Amino acid sequence: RVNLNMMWAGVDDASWSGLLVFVPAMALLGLISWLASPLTIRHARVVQRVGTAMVGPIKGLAEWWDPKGQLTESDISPFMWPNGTMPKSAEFDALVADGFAGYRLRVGGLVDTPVVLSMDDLRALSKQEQITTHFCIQGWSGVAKWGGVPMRTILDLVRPTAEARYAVFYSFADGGEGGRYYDVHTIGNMGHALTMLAYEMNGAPVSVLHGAPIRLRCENELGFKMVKWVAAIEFVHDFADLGAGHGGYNEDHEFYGYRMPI
Ligand SMILES: Nc1nc2c(c(=O)[nH]1)N[C@H]1C(S)=C(S)[C@@H](COP(=O)(O)O)O[C@H]1N2
Ligand SMILES: [Mo]
Repeated sequence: RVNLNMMWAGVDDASWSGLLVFVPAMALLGLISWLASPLTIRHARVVQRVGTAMVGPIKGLAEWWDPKGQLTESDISPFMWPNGTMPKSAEFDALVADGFAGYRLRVGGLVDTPVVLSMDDLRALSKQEQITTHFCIQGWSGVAKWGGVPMRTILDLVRPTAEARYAVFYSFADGGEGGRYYDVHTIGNMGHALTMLAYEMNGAPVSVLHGAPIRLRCENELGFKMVKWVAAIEFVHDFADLGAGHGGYNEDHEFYGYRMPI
């Protein structure tokens, strides 16, 4: 009830005021949803495209905002909710079994110098730490300290060519509806000071649950754009020919927008 009051009535007490706003608001939303569903379910792609056309440019502008969400050790959440479909392959199990000694990150595509990096190679590159809030589209958030290689270091290493506009992150894991989990980011986002390939979470190696051996942190985007269990990174000019062509697994399967800045 206290949480409901904070979300719906803007008060921090145990009264019923939040519920009084919440119930009619939900009833109204339920009604609108029921009326709209026959159309939105049949024409999900159209709704996605119209939505993107309406709010995409605004979100594009918002992407210029700097996530200033750097927090302190005392802000770290005691529990970080995990999300996503775990990798299920003999290849990944073998990597876990030998502590990722056999792991090789492939970075290629439209770059001057493609590289293949082991965990030792990654750890030998410059390291960065940041304490930030993770936001999931489902409505939960959590604070953790991440340590890893800044994406800028990777950009310096491989040097994307002039044609490269996007970086595609491929996971070892499939998504919930089958097919490889992947997500696409602009080169601009990759050059951001807080974008990194994280191999540490709260001072320890990232657990398998949270995306071992490396997972992306791109702090100005929602959680689903931060691929866990990263197998490879490819620089591309366009993403129309990847998956269903919408710039990521959840964009393809759940009709999310490609731009999801916080
Ligand atoms: N490969 C892969 N990466 C993924 C997902 C997934 O299903 N598969 N889920 C995403 C979603 S929706 C969120 S909110 C975050 C959750 O990160 P966490 O488990 O470390 O909290 O991972 C993202 N990365
Ligand atoms: Mo999420």
